[in-house]
Amino acid sequence: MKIMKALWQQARRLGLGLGAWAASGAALASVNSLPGGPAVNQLNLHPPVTRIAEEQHFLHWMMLIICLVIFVGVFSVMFYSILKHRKSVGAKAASFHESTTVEVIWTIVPFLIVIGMALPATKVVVAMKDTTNADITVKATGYQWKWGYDYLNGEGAGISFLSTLDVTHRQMSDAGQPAGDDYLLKVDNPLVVPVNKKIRIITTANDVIHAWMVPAFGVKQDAIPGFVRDTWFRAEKTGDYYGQCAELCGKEHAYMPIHVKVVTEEEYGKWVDEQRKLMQAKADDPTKVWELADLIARGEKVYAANCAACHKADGSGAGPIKALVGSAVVLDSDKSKQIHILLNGAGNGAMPSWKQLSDTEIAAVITYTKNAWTNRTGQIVQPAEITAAR
Ligand code: HEC
Ligand SMILES: [Cu+2]
Repeated sequence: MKIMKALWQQARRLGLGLGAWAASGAALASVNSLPGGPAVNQLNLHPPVTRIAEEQHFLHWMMLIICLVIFVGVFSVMFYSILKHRKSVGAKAASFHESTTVEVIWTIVPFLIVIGMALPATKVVVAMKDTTNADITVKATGYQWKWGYDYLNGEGAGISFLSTLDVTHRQMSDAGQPAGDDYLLKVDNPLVVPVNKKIRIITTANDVIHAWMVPAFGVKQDAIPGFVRDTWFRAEKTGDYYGQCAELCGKEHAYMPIHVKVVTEEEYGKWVDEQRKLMQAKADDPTKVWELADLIARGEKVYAANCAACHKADGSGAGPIKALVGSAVVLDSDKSKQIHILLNGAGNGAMPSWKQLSDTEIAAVITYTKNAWTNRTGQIVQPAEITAAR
């Protein structure tokens, strides 16, 4: 009776605890599940978006069920035997010794169960480790406390940036006022990858051990200073996916989230172009004074990449797209006219604005058009003139 009472009290305490926990969930009612990230009151693994993560789900549930079946089976037999053959109902113990049959059975059955669990698990582990034939390789470097991404191979090679927790989240944390579904998961620069491509992630670290983990991809790999490890994923759905550093790495361990943006191939191409332009813009010194020939050579590339689609490689244009060969604007010794058109566009946007190009690129392409084909003006536009006109 005393025991029953103690048990009941324990159960009540547990119930109250659960109630308080549920109530705290209700108090945070403004928090919703984050698609690709944690869900409110989440119990299961994250919804998988890669084959590997799907397989992991299957393995997880398969093994859990096998264990459950064994647990129920073994304990049923045990309790049945204990109750049925207890002394008070007059059970007499059998007196046999050493049964070969029983010994063979209890060796072979567990052996089969272990093999049945190990085979599919090994298959998945081997697949997880197969990082060959990747479409894109990205090096993820752990720092205290942020991630650095370097695109090494494939489309986007050369792109490199740091990914740091959004400052407003740091402030919310300091103030003890969490808000938003992506609390402590928002970064300034997410890792961007195309959908349905094999992405190989090489992990390493700069200071202490970190780990790169994105649950929806079924990926978790330690990032160890002085060592290189790798893992891979092929996301099958576009969207935003979130993870965190998964190796206790110091006091800001909770403040180095991972945000992977999976986009269509087209969007990825655009993003790569943007990043390239940003990097070029950073690389060029806009105060540099150029020689005519160098600037023309640079401008020819800018023209081929950005202008030739409309104005044609030979500058002849077509229909409403004005020819640049012999254009009064291009030939004019007042350079400001063309600078103005390049910076602001013309024809209500038919001629787009090229503000996103760097000063050096704009100066180069103008200089090129002023000296290409039969436009032999000998005029040069320096990047500083673009800086001044912006
Ligand atoms: C999407 C097509 C398109 C692209 C790309 C384009 N342009 Fe144009 N451009 C036009 C059109 C259309 C006009 C005529 C605008 C108007 O009618 O006022 C024009 C006009 C111009 C003019 C003025 C010509 C004149 O005689 O008035 C210049 C200079 C020029 N473009 C240079 C460039 C350069 C340099 C680039 C590359 C950085 C470029 N354009 C890219 C469509 C384009
Ligand atoms: Cu870390």
